[in-house]
Amino acid sequence: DGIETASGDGRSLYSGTVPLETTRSGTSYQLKDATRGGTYTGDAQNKTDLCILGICLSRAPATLYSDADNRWGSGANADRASAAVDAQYGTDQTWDYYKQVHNRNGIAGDGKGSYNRVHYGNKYNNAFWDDSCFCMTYGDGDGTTFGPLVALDVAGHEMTHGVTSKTAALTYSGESGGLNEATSDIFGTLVEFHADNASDPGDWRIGEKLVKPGFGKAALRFMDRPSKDGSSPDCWSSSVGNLDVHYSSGIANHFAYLLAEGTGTKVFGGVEHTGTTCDGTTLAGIGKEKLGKIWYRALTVYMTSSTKYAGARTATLSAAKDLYGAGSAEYAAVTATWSAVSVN
Ligand code: ASN
Ligand code: ZN
Ligand code: CA
Repeated sequence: DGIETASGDGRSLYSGTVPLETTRSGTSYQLKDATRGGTYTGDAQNKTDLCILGICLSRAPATLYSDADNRWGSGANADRASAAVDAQYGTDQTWDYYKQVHNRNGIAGDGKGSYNRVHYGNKYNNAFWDDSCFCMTYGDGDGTTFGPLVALDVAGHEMTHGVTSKTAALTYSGESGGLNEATSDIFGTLVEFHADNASDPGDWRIGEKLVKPGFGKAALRFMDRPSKDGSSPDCWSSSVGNLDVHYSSGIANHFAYLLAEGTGTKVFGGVEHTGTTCDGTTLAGIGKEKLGKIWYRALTVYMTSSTKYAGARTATLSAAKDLYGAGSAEYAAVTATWSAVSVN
């Protein structure tokens, strides 16, 4: 008979066994979640898109996953389905973070879901958001530098590119591109904390679950001290707009860490993080919930496509004023923290 939502579970690569809301269709189940706008995950079947200047001549498929017993990532084709479990769980958790914390109903705020493609290409060492399909795509990694790029913080990062695209629409180059990237790292991290998953506890590193020894670093990016990646600046200077957007994001990532956690050493996910300011000041930190509130309001109300670091400072100050008042400790903390990363 008909189609209905069912509760299953999946064995993920990085997040343990996770609950999944799926769709029963006749005698089998589909990896499609009607409780989250119909968000689904499909197999790209190791194919790639052929796109030139944003026009796609062909696209890898997104062949919807199905399963006989609604216990995903086990039994036949377990290996192929496990990456799909991570991707679907990642978009579930990101959906829930935006809904529960910011009362945002999906990427565009209209309740409509999106989709994930996993097993994109061959040993593909990246994941990406694409505005033209309104979808997220994940490679399997080459197995020596990266494993499958489906970790929770990366899923939150990619889905947040969709949110940014539908709100501030920060242009993906120069300083605005760095702010676009940082917005994805900030909310990807806040999603990871919000999920509260014992197998992938929250930290202020990006991609810590998927890097392999061959990469030589413990994560892709480090928000407590972005320069740990060997390329990102910790402090603003007039030349940061010339950097790759995944490096010019460092200043805003550093701001986010310091605003939430302050200076000194703390342990997240079993790993020490140390906050240090560019101006030698000490900061107490106002917590990650307030960071999320301030950055989300700045992104959705005040930032525009051309916002640079100076504009991010005024946008977050306007947000802090709206939320907590111009005379508040939070407003003062935003001021002091931008100064601490040399944005004055
Ligand atoms: N993984 C990268 C990102 O989401 C892909 C890219 O370079 N846009 O930023
Ligand atoms: Zn990104
Ligand atoms: Ca992380």
